[in-house]
Amino acid sequence: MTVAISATGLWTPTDSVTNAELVASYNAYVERYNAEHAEEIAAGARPALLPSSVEFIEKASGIKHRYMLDKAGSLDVSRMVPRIPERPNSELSLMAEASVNAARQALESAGRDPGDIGAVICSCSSLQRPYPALAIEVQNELGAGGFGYDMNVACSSATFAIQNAHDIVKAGHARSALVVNPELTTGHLNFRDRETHFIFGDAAVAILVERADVAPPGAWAILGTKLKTQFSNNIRNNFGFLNRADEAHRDDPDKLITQQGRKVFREVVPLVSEMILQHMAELELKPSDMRRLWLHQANSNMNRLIAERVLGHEASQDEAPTVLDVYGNTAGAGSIIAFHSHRADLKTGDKGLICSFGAGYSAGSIFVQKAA
Ligand code: CO8
Repeated sequence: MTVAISATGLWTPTDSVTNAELVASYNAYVERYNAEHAEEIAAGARPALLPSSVEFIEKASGIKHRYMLDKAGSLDVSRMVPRIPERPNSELSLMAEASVNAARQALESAGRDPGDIGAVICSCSSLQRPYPALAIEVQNELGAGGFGYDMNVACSSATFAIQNAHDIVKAGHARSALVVNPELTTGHLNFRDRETHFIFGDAAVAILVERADVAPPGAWAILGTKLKTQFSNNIRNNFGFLNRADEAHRDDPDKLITQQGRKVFREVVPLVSEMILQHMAELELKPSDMRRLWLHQANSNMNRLIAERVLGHEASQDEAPTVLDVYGNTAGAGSIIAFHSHRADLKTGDKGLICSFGAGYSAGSIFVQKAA
């Protein structure tokens, strides 16, 4: 039985932040910090902080802009954390709300009633709470049937969940499965860290996975899925429920995302390129069969190298589109935003690849073909 991606949905918050705005906030923080510690810095007892720059960000990452849940709180130098008021248990939680917004769009574009859904997977880098599962809250809010559960695979959250949804449908446990991937990344971003302050943006995506025989026209048949993991500490976040048991370290910077970006770059490019080429060989696909690559959106230079290794030539924007410039790195949502935004022009029979990679390390490849 063939399984297909019937539709996708995308939600972003309305607050829009350019590199110039982000850098102005960071540099104001640096000035304040260096002034506050001027004596120690002059005595060589504490290193001065260095400013960030728009030119560096654009050249090193390709990021120009991102959407954020709360621009004012995130850029306010005395705070540098989004202001997100806690909601009572009687209200829909924020991550469920973002997921439902993206899900409704996907359901509408497929002409699907929520009652047709037999499984909901909420998969993302940072879950708002351990339980009840966000997926069950989303299932309830939509009026979907079946069952729901949460997953957590950093930047590969969406592709890993697509494989699960594929397998659920293929095994006959549901005819339609909904994947939601709410990535509220600014809640776990250290806006005082020069290495990472510019990287992430907030977004939520939804992906409807169904039996191909019930999918609407123009759905994308899943030709094959492959997942890979290899342990690395180079992208790490130590936030968790045990933090409260050690007050001395509860609020240390490692309770937000930290990464060795250069090492990640060097190690992940070959890991992902080889995985894609191996998966292509298993599916008897040639580089020339690939009409488009919808790659994870962490760094435009990484994507240029991966696309070149996979296609055998430098990829055009048409062959491997970038959405980083508008959305920044939206963790698991990145490759799906690329797929959502850049697939309408493809024709029946065209083949492509959705591919994610990130912390873990984790990587997922999903080959798809446009149906009639
Ligand atoms: N402004 C100006 N200069 C800077 C800045 C800055 N902001 N930051 C660093 N520099 C300087 C450095 O000090 C260094 O200077 P020098 O040469 O004098 O020592 C120079 O610039 C070069 O620094 P780097 O080597 O660090 O710069 P890179 O070219 O490697 O670029 C990047 C840094 C952009 C981070 C790049 O390495 C990169 O993108 N790497 C890949 C990272 C990646 O793919 N990560 C995946 C993360 S996604 C994921 O899985 C996380 C999931 C969880 C998400 C939710 C969390 C919020």
